[in-house]
Amino acid sequence: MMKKSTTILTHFKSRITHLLADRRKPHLTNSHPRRFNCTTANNPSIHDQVIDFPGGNVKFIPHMRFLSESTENRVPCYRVLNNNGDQISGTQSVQVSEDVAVKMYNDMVALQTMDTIFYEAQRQGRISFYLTTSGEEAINIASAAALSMDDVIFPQYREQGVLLWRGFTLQEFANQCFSNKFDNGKGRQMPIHYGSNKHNYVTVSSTIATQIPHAVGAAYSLKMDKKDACAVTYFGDGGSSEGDFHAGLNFAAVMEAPVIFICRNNGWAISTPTSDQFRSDGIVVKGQAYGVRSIRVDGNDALAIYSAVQAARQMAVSEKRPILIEALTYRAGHHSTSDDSTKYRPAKEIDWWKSTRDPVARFRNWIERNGWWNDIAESELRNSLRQQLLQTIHVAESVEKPPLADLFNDVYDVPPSNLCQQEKWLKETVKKHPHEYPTNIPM
Ligand SMILES: Cc1ncc(C[n+]2csc(CCOP(=O)(O)OP(=O)(O)O)c2C)c(N)n1
Ligand SMILES: [Mg+2]
Repeated sequence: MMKKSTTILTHFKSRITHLLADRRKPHLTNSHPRRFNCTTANNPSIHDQVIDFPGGNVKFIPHMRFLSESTENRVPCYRVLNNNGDQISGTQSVQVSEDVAVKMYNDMVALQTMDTIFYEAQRQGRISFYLTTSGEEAINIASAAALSMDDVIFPQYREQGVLLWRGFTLQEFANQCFSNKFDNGKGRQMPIHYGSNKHNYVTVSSTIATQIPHAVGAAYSLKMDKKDACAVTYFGDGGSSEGDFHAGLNFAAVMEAPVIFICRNNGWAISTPTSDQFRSDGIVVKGQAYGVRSIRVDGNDALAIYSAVQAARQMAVSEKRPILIEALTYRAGHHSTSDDSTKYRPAKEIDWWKSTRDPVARFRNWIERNGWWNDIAESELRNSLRQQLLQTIHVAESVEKPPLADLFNDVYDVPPSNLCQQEKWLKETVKKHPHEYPTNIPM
């Protein structure tokens, strides 16, 4: 046995020595190794040669050509309205009726007002947390307006306008934020974690980007069931750094799932600017890299968003394919009530976006120029919304909390003994120290 392995080793040693000697031969050490000299007078030019590789023919080239890490010209951005809300001549867009345009504007203002009042309610200590869509009202409302109610929404957390457009009432928003017994989530989640079966709106999950593969799976199932609908998922620039984004895009492309990926590239992921997030030309190029048809849109232009989402939906549903939309915008508010963004970005930058790029004012100018809006309608709308919202807060606060038992149910068919024990302890503790607990939680 020993003898045999020694023989094999000797054999390999002699082969290696032979190969090394061969490499030292002059014709293989010159600066043009023979294996690269492939074009001769009798052979077709290398430029005519291709390899039939899965996915299509790949051309050969004789020189090393590395793809550049960046292009001089960034992917252009589709827009219809200029910063003043005038329609730019020569632009292509979908026709929007007066009714739809006015509802879009009403909902943008409702969203803005709800955000302001709920934000203030948090500052007054009446709710524990809030997060606004400030600066991103057009993405919220115009994208929702372009979809069908049968399309299933998988939101991140800054898309309450989509739910508003679908008919979730201001009172329902307040009930969720105040965690009362009418909250669909039975008060178990932080404020802004909305969800509604009725509105085809899957409950918000704080864990960034988990909604993306869920949307792709749902889209694939819609396709299998031959439904005339698609799944739509929203996420931020920060969300695009998660593995779930990449897995979701690849899966959707390969499985040809009818899903629309809407990325709100608002420049910031809490305090992380996009320059610390990625070095690619934003998100749009990643769609193309995965084989997903993609477009970059001005996220503060409601008409551009409406047109792009409508076209995307048409392609997703009729051609059974994923589409990616990168909406360029700016998070004009703080990340949430737990953040002070002036600590990491200049106040001037925020003011500039608010004063020159406000998507709501821009859309208002457009409908006003069409003769569909005026100052009187504006002040009536704003006053009425403010009154309604103050009333919803008042009601939401006065409604009792979900029963204590709701903390322990809905997970197990038969609750395990440790959970039963915990429930018993909690009830005893509340009874013993009633002044330490709110009185509006039914036991
Ligand atoms: C998996 C995961 N990582 C980190 C966080 C903490 N976190 C909450 S929001 C957020 C920023 C997300 O930014 P972006 O996706 O751009 O959305 P935006 O807030 O700008 O709308 C982070 C990092 C989280 N919730 N989940
Ligand atoms: Mg962001």
